[in-house]
Amino acid sequence: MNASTVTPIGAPVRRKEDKRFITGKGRYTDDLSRPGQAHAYFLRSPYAHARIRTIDTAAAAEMPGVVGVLTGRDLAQDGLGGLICGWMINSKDGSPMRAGAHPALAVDTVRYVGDHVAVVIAETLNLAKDAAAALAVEYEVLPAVPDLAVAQAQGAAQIHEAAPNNTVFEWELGDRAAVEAAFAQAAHVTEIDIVNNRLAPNPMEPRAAIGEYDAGDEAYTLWTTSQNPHVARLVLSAFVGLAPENKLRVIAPDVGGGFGSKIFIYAEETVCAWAAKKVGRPVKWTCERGEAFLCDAHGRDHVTKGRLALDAQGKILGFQVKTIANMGAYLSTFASCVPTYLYATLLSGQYAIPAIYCEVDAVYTNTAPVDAYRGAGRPEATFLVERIVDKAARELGIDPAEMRRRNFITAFPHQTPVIMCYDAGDYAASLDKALEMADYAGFPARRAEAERRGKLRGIGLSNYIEACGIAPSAAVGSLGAGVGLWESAEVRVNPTGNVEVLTGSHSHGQGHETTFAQLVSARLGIPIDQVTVIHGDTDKVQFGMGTYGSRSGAVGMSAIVKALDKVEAKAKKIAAHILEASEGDIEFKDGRFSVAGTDRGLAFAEVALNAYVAHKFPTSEIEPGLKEGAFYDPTNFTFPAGCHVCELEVDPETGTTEIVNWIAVDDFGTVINPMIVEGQVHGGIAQGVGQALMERVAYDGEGQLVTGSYMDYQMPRAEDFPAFKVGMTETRCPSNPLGMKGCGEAGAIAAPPAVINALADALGTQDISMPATPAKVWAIAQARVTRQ
Ligand code: MCN
Repeated sequence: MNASTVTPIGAPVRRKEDKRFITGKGRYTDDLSRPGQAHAYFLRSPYAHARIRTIDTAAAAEMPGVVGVLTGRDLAQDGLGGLICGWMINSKDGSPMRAGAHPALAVDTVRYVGDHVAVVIAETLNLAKDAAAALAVEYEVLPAVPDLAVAQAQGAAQIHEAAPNNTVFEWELGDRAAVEAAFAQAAHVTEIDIVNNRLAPNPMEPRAAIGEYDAGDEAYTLWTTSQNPHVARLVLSAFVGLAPENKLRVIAPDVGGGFGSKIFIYAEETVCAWAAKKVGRPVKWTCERGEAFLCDAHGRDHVTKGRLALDAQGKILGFQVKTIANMGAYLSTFASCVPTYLYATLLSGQYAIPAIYCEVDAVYTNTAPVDAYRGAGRPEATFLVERIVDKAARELGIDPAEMRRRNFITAFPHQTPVIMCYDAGDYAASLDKALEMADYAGFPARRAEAERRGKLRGIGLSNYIEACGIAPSAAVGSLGAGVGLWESAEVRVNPTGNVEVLTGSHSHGQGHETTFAQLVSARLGIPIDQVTVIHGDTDKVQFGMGTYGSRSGAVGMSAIVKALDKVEAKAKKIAAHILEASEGDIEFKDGRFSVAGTDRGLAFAEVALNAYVAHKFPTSEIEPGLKEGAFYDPTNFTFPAGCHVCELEVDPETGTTEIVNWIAVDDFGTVINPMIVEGQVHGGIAQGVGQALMERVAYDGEGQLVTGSYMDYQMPRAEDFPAFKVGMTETRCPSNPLGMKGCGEAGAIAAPPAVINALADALGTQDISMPATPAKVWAIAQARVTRQ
């Protein structure tokens, strides 16, 4: 399928944007330079917890090339507010969230290693670094609490005055009494302890920002690596108080991955914009990889106890969950939603569970802030559900696939006990297909063959479900968030018939420039190269909510569909006049407006030309031009679901785990571009396997980050994977016009339990935590040999 063809929905169209990226023509923030720009370097706290007694900036300010040295006190003097601290979550006793302030530059206390102490702005980055070394900061080191397990203990150091016991909230969801009743009549109870290890997001492009201030217009421009530039502008304007919205332009040009970590409003971007006015020069900052490990918001970091009540046949009667969620030293922008509304609402998994009760404590520690990372809350929930169901199956002697089948939700819509109403799905269909593709029946023979080679072979299932397409105002509002989400689009038809689509979504690796154009091409019957997708600039696109929660397809593209409906309706009116027919007789098909039952018609481009210049219609009746906008607010989330199967072999001599087969069967509803969707699934699986087998952010007892580089933090590589086998099932999503469900997080959600269930199967123990490193696996394998 090439650029000069009309691209139908469902075609594996190659990514339009890749030509730019693979020929080095991408324009990332760090590729940009502004006339007269200076460079920022942030002095960061070397301590996990300390009081700042004094900062002496005099010597640094005198260093060669220094343009400015700014601290938290300068920021406060200018009346700038702190970074916002998440959505309000009330504790179960009704009391509001107890959040401490989060200044962009610390004022009197630093709370994690890497916290922002001061910024030096100089002619070059090296001069800024040299001057930062001359800053004299006197710290009074305070006891630090980097460990989640002790943060709530009596006598633990207090991180924020506002949060006694370092507890931000104690939240609950579900029906405690109903769950207690379920346990009272259970024939069997399965219990599990889970650690969802802390992860670093590691986008290929580190964060970067350039702030510029135009003293003539009294207006700021911020180029930044954002997944949601409009939300960044709104927050910087309404909460931080940097400038009125109409005096602040935020541009997120090409962005090289985010995985959630670029949704948040960070200190550095805020400071670059503010400092540009202070020093009267554009200010540029590019994060170094070491700084990214220290300061990009981390993901996951939950400690959970789960209990499952079952009858004698393995039917689930009730589920009880207690989770402690690490927030880090400050609440990042969306941190409070992750272990609550994005987590506990998915605890029903794919199963008909009559009663669920979940408690979540959100806890401060002296570590980097924790927020959304690919999947955000849903991988944590899925890991818990899919591990405990698997463990229960093995305790009851039921095949794990059969156990799942006995508990599947089979009728839709299905109201779970934890808010979500699943709209459509066929979980047995994806399980059946996955088992067939995996040759599940043939596994015992493969295991026996592996054993003859001295290898331990295991197979693991993961039947995940997630709520994505994060938008519906009705649902988001009912979650207590008090805000609505939606997406906007504008379709501008040019006089020559080519089209610009402006979207509030932001593409940073998901291929929107292709799939969005593919939709417009299919709908208007014009070649895909005649469609340009514009995003990421608050001066071009009126407003948008950005990209996260696998929402851009289901929500962003639906807004485009609405705008296209309006374009088509207006074009029909114009065509009717030109063709001297009644509007009701005009049909639009394959890029042509024709009078039903005749051979009279007009190409789309002819109507476009008329709309602007030829005017063969009365402009008193129909306004000239062909440009329409729309906002789309769906009625529900989308609920992608599927079954992933991991088959692996462990070498008991070395503890290494080799994944030998991976089956992914996913239901994403209507698929616009199967090639892009498969790529999304592959990337997600890689990140999920990374969590399961190798990735972990670790701090020592004093709160020093000990995984601050790729020497210590292991990322998966291509050689760690077999070729994934991806299959699809399809149930249409009823809450958007295209019937789509999101695909961008599915792999990361599905993968960790598939791996750990397979390892548990191979090693014959349920006592295995993530990341299952070779050292851990070796110790288990050796203990097993000793037992035998
Ligand atoms: N799509 C499709 N058919 C479907 C569903 C989606 O063809 N049924 C297409 C969409 O048109 C889009 C792509 O698949 O081109 C992903 O769509 P969607 O699932 O709606 O997800 P978003 O575009 O909203 O992307 C967000 C999602 C998230 S939340 C994370 S985290 C993530 C991910 O995307 N971060 C990524 N994938 C990533 N991929 C890259 N390369 N980099 C990141 O940072």
